Amino acid sequence: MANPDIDHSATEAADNVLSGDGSTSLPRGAHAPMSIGQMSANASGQPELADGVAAVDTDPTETREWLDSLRYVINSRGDDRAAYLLQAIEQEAYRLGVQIPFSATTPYINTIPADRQPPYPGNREIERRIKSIIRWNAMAMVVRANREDKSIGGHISTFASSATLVEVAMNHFIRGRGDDYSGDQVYFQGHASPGIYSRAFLEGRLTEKHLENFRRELAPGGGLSSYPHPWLMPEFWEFPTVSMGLGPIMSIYQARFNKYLQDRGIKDTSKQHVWCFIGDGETDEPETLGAISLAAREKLDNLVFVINCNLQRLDGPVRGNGKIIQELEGVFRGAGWNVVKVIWGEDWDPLLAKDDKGLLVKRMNEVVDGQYQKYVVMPGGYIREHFFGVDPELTEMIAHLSDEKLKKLKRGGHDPEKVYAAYAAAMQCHGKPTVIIAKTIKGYGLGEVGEGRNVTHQQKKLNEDELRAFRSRFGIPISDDEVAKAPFYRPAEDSEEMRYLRERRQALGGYVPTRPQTSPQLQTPKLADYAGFIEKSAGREVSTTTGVVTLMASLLKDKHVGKYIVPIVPDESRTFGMDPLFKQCGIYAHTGQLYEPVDSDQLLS
Ligand SMILES: Cc1ncc(C[n+]2csc(CCOP(=O)(O)OP(=O)(O)O)c2C)c(N)n1
Ligand SMILES: [Mg+2]
Repeated sequence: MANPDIDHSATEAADNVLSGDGSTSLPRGAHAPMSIGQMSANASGQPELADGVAAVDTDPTETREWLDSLRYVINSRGDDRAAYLLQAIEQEAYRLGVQIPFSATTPYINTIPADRQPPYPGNREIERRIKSIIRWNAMAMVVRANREDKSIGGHISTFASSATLVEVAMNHFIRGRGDDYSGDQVYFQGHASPGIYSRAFLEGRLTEKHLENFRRELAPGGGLSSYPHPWLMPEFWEFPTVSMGLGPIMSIYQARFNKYLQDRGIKDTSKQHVWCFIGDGETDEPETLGAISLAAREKLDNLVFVINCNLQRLDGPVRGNGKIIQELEGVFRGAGWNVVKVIWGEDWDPLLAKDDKGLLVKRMNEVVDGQYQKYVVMPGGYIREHFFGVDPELTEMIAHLSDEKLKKLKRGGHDPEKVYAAYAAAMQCHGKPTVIIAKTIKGYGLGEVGEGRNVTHQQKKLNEDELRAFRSRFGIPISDDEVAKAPFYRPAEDSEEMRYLRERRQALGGYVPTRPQTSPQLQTPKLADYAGFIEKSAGREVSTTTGVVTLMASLLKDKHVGKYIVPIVPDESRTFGMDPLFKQCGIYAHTGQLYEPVDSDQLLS
């Protein structure tokens, strides 16, 4: 939040300094205005707990002195010094037995305040045009497949909500694999696949025929699988991400595996990131959150989760009476992740800058998701009356804005600059994984057929008027005569859009996703090398466990493949006679060995 009382410029130099635990690169002071015990000021200037419970201020003058002191330290000594003092005070309070109210969440505003955003390096206008074309073809693919055969499904609204999240990453962050397989690995949200196909079509990697045959990959001339799966499209998809929840949990293990390869000196993965695009409803799958503490424990700073919080699942709201963004923030912060919230677009910046008393933030905090969804489908007058209208000062704050403007106040996940800032912070974060929690609108751009409606997830039919409205909203050069057919559109090869698209991917090392069919060959051991092993056991009864473990111990010593064999044992190695392996190959720890094991004398002998 941009608080006019705080001169951030004085502390700019500290922007990228790591925190005391050396683990985060989030801009310093992102929460400075809220940092005293997660308090903000309410209408009467009274401090208020972040979750909206008013604290009783028995001595406002004394409170003001403390707050003034804090501002003085921030202005004169910088964020680091302020954070240090606050931590010291908190520790002393605990030592003296004071119970400080705990809050796992921060206020319902962007983690990165407007005045800490890096400049946007791309051409916003060309990127918007490319994104619009990708939106169109993704929608047309689903509409046309369903016209061909009513039993063919597909989703329009999901990618419609995540287009900016994907496109900013594709234009500026996600690295192609290059010749040395050192690209990023991306777990795409399964049912947003039309958007990924649509981009690959512009990139010239898929044909019109492929798009026509969406969800019919075995059709003559080729087609596209419903969801990402390397078995169905071996040269395209790298990872299967459906059913929901599989992408997130696999991405955590992938990131951990990449660290393993690095730590063991098998492959340089130091520049590779693992990205995972997730739906907010998907976070209710046990697999999605099931391994997040492992990701923090293993310090997987090569991992980025992007959670598209369009506030809706298949049937309706994800948390109608609560706030999924806040809930996820608490869960991920508690697990030790770097959390970056992207809630409000730039249109809100001037309003937040005027919000001296914290009235707007208070209102943002108290409105629940079901109501935020309602604002999407209602006219601007409703937002004026029901969101801002609860307080005369808030009403006054937006008096200069028309109803139309109020209706268009953008959410963070649709604002490329806010999304860019969040990704840039994720790239700079060291020692922990990052989750970007972005607020969007489901069915963005579909208007009355689907935007924010509960039925939008299953929407696959657009009539002529609806197609025309979509075309006009996104400025796709398709004539009125043609539009009913929902034709695919690709700009001329030498157009600005196509050149930009190609240049960006070239600069980032190539197209994503791609899955080459060749891989380095391993020199496998010959059967003859194991003749003794086979012959010796002939006629002798050996348990399966003993057989497997003996074989594994032997393979681990093989000079060609040994280093690629990694027994993964959660527990019970002893039960199965594998404990000699502790000594033979050691136990992996990304952090290194930090203690002296009780049996070290036996293991080191
Ligand atoms: C385990 C599992 N259960 C159910 C489904 C069916 N399904 C597909 S998408 C979806 C809703 C997804 O909501 P969300 O994760 O919020 O994604 P959004 O489309 O809103 O981006 C459901 C229930 C599935 N694919 N996997
Ligand atoms: Mg959703």
